[in-house]
Amino acid sequence: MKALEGVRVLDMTHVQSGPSATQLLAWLGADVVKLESITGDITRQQLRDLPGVDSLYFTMLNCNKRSITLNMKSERGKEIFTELVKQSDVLVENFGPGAVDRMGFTWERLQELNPRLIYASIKGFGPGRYRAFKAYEVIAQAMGGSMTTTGFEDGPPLATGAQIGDSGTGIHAVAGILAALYQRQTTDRGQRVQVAMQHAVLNLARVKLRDQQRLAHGPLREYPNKTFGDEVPRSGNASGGGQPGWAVRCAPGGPNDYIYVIVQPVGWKPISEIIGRAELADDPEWATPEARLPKLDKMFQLIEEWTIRHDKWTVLDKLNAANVPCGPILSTKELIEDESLREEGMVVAVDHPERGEFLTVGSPLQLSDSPVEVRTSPLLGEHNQEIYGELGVSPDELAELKTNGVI
Ligand code: CAO
Repeated sequence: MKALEGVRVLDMTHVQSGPSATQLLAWLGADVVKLESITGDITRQQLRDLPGVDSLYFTMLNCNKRSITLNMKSERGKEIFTELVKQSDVLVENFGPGAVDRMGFTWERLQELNPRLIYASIKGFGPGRYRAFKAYEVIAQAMGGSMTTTGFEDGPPLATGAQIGDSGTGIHAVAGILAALYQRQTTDRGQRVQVAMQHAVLNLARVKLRDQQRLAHGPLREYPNKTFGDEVPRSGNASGGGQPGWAVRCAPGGPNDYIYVIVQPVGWKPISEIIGRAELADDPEWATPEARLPKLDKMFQLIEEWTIRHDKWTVLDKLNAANVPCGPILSTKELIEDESLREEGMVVAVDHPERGEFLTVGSPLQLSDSPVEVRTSPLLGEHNQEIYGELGVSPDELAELKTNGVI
């Protein structure tokens, strides 16, 4: 048994935000049926590394799902969709605003068809002034408080590589869907779940709005910036939080030879010993967090004078041996080759019928009674026969639907 065994998800998602959500639902045990247009999710073809084979973009976001094709702009397609909706617990989509309504399926209509249906939508924005706008990852980062706070003070706003706008929103959508499934146990009714990418990023940028309000009471002393205006400035790699941190350079000085070091109050004594400056442990100029706060840049410079002489793995071991929190900057190559991530099931080899073996990122949700077994993404329409057969569509009609461009 898996946690979501028996939950049927009709998955009309495409690109990243929606598929990241339904992949998690599949990993939790739901039967996720991905409904695609007859040309398929556009990402099957985007960023292809092998000719004619589903891209890694697609395969890494659509594992453990079944695939059907259906032309929602055909009359027969709409009829079949109606039957699918009646059999589903959850419908998830992330089309541009209004697309499902234009297909003829408003929330009111869907409720009529299946009052127990949970209908989840991911859009770029909430119902306010941006409601009709499309959105992509970095647009959400731009409008959700991430880009304005990422980068260095003297440089432009920066996008982060972690897909907080897409996959970050997907995770929020999963939370909403699970809560709706839980509430349905009492109400016996489905409900509408709406998640906006701008909202999800803003939720993740929450602490920066904390700092925006703190600014009214004076400079942000935990930031490395020397001057403050009336907006939270970009603060480079500063943690900006209760415990100061910075990325310091390591040997041999390559682009990812850095380690992020946090200096907790108890950490200063061991750090000062490790870096060969034991006298600073009790020096009133350095001994307390208050004393160090105005000169965090100098403090990290002292630490870097030591780290630059060692590789990041040595620094990791030495600092951790003294219980100092730190993390080397791991490159994508290092991550994909990381043995512990393989052992933990976070980097997983999956066998795909056309591309052969590929690596993907496993499920970060680890449940003791619902283990995840990552299976390949489906080929386009791979399960047409199986799923339409269950609906009572005969093999002859199936062939006809194919000829007529309905599936
Ligand atoms: N059969 C027939 N038509 C179908 C179909 C099917 N099975 N599935 C989708 N379509 C049609 C829709 O009906 C719609 O047509 P209309 O506009 O004529 O009504 C069209 O395909 C899909 O439109 P779209 O707006 O979703 O697609 P797009 O490529 O123009 O925009 C995107 C893509 C991502 C910008 C938009 O979907 C969006 O804003 N989504 C919400 C935010 C989001 O999830 N963004 C994540 C992007 S990943 O970085």
